[in-house]
Amino acid sequence: MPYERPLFLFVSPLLAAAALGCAADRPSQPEGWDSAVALRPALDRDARPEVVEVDLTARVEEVEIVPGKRTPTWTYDGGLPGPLIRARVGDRVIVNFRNELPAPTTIHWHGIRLLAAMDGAPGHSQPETPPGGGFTYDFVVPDAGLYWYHPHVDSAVQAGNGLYGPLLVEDPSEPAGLGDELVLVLSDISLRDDGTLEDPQVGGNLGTLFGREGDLLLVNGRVNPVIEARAGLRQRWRIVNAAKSRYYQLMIADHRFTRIGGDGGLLERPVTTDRILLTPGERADVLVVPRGAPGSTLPVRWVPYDRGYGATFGRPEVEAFRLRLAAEPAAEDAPLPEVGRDIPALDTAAATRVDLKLTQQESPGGVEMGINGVPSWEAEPLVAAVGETSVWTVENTMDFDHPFHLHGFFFQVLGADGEPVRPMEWKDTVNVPVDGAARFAVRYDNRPGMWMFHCHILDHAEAGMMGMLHVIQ
Ligand SMILES: [Cu+2]
Repeated sequence: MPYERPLFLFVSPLLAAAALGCAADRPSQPEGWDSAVALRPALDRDARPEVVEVDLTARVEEVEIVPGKRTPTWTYDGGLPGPLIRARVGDRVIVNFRNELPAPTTIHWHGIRLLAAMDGAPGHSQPETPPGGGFTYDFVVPDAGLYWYHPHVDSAVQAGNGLYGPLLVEDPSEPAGLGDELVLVLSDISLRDDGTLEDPQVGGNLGTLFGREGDLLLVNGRVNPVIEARAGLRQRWRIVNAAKSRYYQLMIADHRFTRIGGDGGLLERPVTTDRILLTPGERADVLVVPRGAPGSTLPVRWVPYDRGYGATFGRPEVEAFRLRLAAEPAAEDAPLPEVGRDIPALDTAAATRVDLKLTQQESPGGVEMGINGVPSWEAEPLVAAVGETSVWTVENTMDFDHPFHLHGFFFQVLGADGEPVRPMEWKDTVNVPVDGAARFAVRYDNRPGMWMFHCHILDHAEAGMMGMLHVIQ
């Protein structure tokens, strides 16, 4: 008998608050405060507490993205984004996947340290799942954090058509009272006047070179949704950028954010900032305390970020979503509990080196990108051994930033001096700026197999900016 896992989520904060004898009288957000951005929960079919088993079907479904227009969208389980899968650290997650799309596909579980056979890399971890076919993903989630799932076949088209969803791995030992939580899946999409999806090849070679951004910004599949908020009450936003090319830089006038986590869970310690920047694929765990006059609204603005030639030229800010403050006066929240963790720096004294250049090559067939001058379809895999620690230097030779993603392993970003960037965090996607480089240290734990790495501007990945890492026993 299927049952809904979220029950535990409603109960446990109350139990925790009662057990601690505090926060029980913490003021609450307005009723239905998050209904405009509510995500569909994936139903857990397995009654065992440590197993989450869900059915997930990819299919084309008409979705109302713009009011009054029906858009045939590529969906997981009929909605945009896909359902929110919730698990706890150490759980086993089983996903019974069915492909009812008109094209073959796979699912990649972005950021999760799973076995290579479950990574959704076609030809390496599994064959493509054909239309009418299925695949059972079965893996353990070893790390708390927000992750996401999307296809790894023709990914610019398939993710661009709507195939992406969040997977939240919770840690019951985390301090209570960090803030009222929202999971926010940011993306974008372009529609024609009749509501149908824009041609994924729109703009031709220039579109590929820049990376196609959708005209409409989506927050959990909605255009400019309104979140009802109580001024003074802390909110915790778990954010993923699922857009295929768009960098998300978010700001709220006269507000600051406290970032407590990133791709792979909590930071060493929180940092405050006036903006949140997420490249495609990255996640952030941020706290924000809305302040303002009762009844006023706070726009959360997408602010252009210069990711290369033309990225900011003539581009206005866009309201991505808004907070509407309740009529009640501001509430007084409890102080922020101490949040952070020890992240030991990887020992790189004997590390091997990987030196990569992100490149664009001459090609008669249109825009071709690659790594070290070689497109993905001609590349030989890098080879490494289980237990090895490696320092990667990824240089950018192009006029556009590239968000670089490594499958299967977290890394620690290093500064130009070779020392870890503080505060430390575990990451799986890092921006490589124009005329710059990204450096990171990674240790290959005992999960041999073929792992991919690529630019997460999916148009770039499909144009050849991908490679493989063969980790051998
Ligand atoms: Cu790129």
